[in-house]
Amino acid sequence: MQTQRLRIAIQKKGRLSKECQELLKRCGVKFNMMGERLVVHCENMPIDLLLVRDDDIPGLIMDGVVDLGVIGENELEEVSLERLARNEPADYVKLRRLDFGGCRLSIAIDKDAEYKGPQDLKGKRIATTYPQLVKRYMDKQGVPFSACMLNGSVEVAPRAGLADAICDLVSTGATLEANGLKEVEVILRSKAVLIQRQGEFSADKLALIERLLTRMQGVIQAKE
Ligand code: PRT
Ligand code: ZN
Repeated sequence: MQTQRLRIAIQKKGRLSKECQELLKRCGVKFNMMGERLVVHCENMPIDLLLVRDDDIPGLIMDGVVDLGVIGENELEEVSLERLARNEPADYVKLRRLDFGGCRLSIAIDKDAEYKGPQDLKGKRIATTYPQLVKRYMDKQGVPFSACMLNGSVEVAPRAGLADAICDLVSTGATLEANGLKEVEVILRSKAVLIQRQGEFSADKLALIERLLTRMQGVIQAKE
């Protein structure tokens, strides 16, 4: 069901939400975040913001439920591979990479373990929230492994005896260090991106997206 108003899905609460809201405000989009609302109507432009969990954003775009979304490339790529594997629509258009949400998806092992290369992961159990990305990487390396899917506390899996290695997001490296782990392979470098659904748009919506993109360009350049 498409509406006249441009629908943008953003993370409700988390690492992307503050910078995402700031970016929209700097682009001249006026809105008031209040309470636990799912939809926030912008005051000065025909835009509705949809406040959701980041995990839901790729699917909302790929199912054509919202027009634009802001999401980390890690999540976007994982969901995209998952949907392709299930023969579900996985199309989207990447409009631009943003200047926040930077991190890397890395494999880490016990800090004292020897490591010479991906071959050392042969037959190991890897705990992760990103099984599709891990599989794509390990298949490319030709290294068989087993996965252990965890939606949280991935970094404690080796110590808890659940896995031999982990594959998780890293920014400063402090979490790995605190858990006695060392980063041995970077499998993806990620940033937040602005994505658009596939398909037709009204001339008004296209013009609005164009205007937002031009402003975004200015805002991001001014910061550099
Ligand atoms: O509730 P919701 O599902 O919306 O949020 P979430 O908990 O799934 O996601 P959130 O808010 O934690 O992260 C959203 C996005 O931020 C991620 O998908 C990434 O694109 C991006 N991002 C950037 C990060 C990090 N940096 C990051 N450091 N996401 C998570 N981390 C975690 C990481 O998982 C690990 O636990 O931070 C820890 C490592 O940080 P360092 O600094 O110790 O290395
Ligand atoms: Zn999430």
